[in-house]
Amino acid sequence: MTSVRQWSSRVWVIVGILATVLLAGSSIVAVGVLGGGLTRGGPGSPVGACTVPNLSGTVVNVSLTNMGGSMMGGGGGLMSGGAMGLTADRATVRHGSVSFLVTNGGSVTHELVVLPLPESQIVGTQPFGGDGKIDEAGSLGEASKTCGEGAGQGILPGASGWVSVTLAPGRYELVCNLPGHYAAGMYTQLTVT
Ligand SMILES: [Cu+2]
Repeated sequence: MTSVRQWSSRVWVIVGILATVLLAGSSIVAVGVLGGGLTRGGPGSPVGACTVPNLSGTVVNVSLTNMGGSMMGGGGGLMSGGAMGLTADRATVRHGSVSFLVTNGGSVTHELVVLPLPESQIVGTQPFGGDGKIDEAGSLGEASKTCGEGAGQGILPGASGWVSVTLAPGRYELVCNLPGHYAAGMYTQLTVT
């Protein structure tokens, strides 16, 4: 009987150790799965269509694009390579309340800034500084928040941002002013009548 009891208690010790190892192992697996999920859904990854509220006034749809992008150097800097583009679905709009719905179809972060375009200035020819950016003086507003309104940290690939402004008649330049993006072609003219 004694030997059986000893054997029995040894078995339970072994079972206990195995159970502990299994529990530890499964919680490591669980952490791995959760961690992977958080990484996939977190900042920096492509997100689906944002929920866009009803925008006031005339809506101008703006598309932000780039070739190559993150695969060619990343960071969205001067060396990220490839042509970039910014297009609006209309070249003119009536003065008053105007909303820009900006969608990033590229592979790196972009933004939209609405700048006045002086009568003597040709679109796309503003000088940029050593930081690869142009002067944003006189900006009427910007859409640079992922799935949100107004200013933020930039619009992530696949996402949208928006901004509503009041525009007087005149010429405006729509630009992406992340370093190097204006020089890479991210500008277009908008005429307000
Ligand atoms: Cu850009």
